[in-house]
Amino acid sequence: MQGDAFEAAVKAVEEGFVVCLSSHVNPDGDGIGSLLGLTLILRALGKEVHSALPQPEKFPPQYLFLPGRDCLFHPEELPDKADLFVALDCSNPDRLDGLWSRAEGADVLLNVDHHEDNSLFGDVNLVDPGASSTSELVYRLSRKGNWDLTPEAATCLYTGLVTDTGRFQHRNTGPGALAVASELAAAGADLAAISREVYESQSLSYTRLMGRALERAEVLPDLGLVYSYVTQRDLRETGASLPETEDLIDHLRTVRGTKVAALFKELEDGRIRVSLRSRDGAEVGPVARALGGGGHAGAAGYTSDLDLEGSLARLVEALREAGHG
Ligand SMILES: [Mn+2]
Repeated sequence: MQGDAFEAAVKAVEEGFVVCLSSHVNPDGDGIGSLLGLTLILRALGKEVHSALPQPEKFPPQYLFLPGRDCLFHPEELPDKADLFVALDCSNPDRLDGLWSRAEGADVLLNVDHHEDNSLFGDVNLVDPGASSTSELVYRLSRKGNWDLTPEAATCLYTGLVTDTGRFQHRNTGPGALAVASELAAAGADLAAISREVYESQSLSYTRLMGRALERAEVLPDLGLVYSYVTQRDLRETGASLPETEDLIDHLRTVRGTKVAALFKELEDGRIRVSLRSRDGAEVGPVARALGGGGHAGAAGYTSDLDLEGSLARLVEALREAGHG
């Protein structure tokens, strides 16, 4: 990342008045946390802020407690023409889905992200694959701009940081992430509420769904692969919803000897969403990209048109091609 990327991003924000913000499809803790955190920061700066997610209906319930959610608009309500559009946690334009035309139509497009495969689609690109999370980058940007950070904004950014680092356990956790966590705590982030709401508020339905998925876990020892699956029937019978299942794969990943964890989730249209996690130095980003998806070394995913069995066979093949096992 160029040293002056932060300065260029501060300038872009300070020069814009009508600002639109968005994050990616299938929203996660970092996408939502960085979006709401920056929304609150820019509101406090007196900007006219319009924020939206491309798929508001997929908002995971564990993030409903976050402050600033009342600032979110429906994607159709965003102005066609903004001084500035900020894309958060999006590695490429597809991640903005229907909001891309508005991003493109803004006077300035600012791209804030930490994915290593970011296509640098902005007029200004604040992209640092060395950052733990986009929320960390938003925090650093706010310090660079000397902008006020309320406890509410700190709560949003800390949520992005704690979820993208897997509670400070994934390999993207280092001195930088821990220092930012400490500063967000000092700024008043509500750590107790974040732990309770994000990790200790799951529904009984999801608890039962998790039981099913864990019961079915299988291991392919030669690949160091542990995998399981969730079907639409499981969702119907337990009453759980797919957005609730974001951290299910982290439970699979804890099996001893695992290098790669895979969770196959059947979507409503019959396709399979495949989530991948790695550990002990393995990388899943290249495999996900080879199968039409994307992500990081430690966490990635893609969508498969094959059935469950076919999707597993294709993944095993791709892992072998990528040198696993
Ligand atoms: Mn992220």
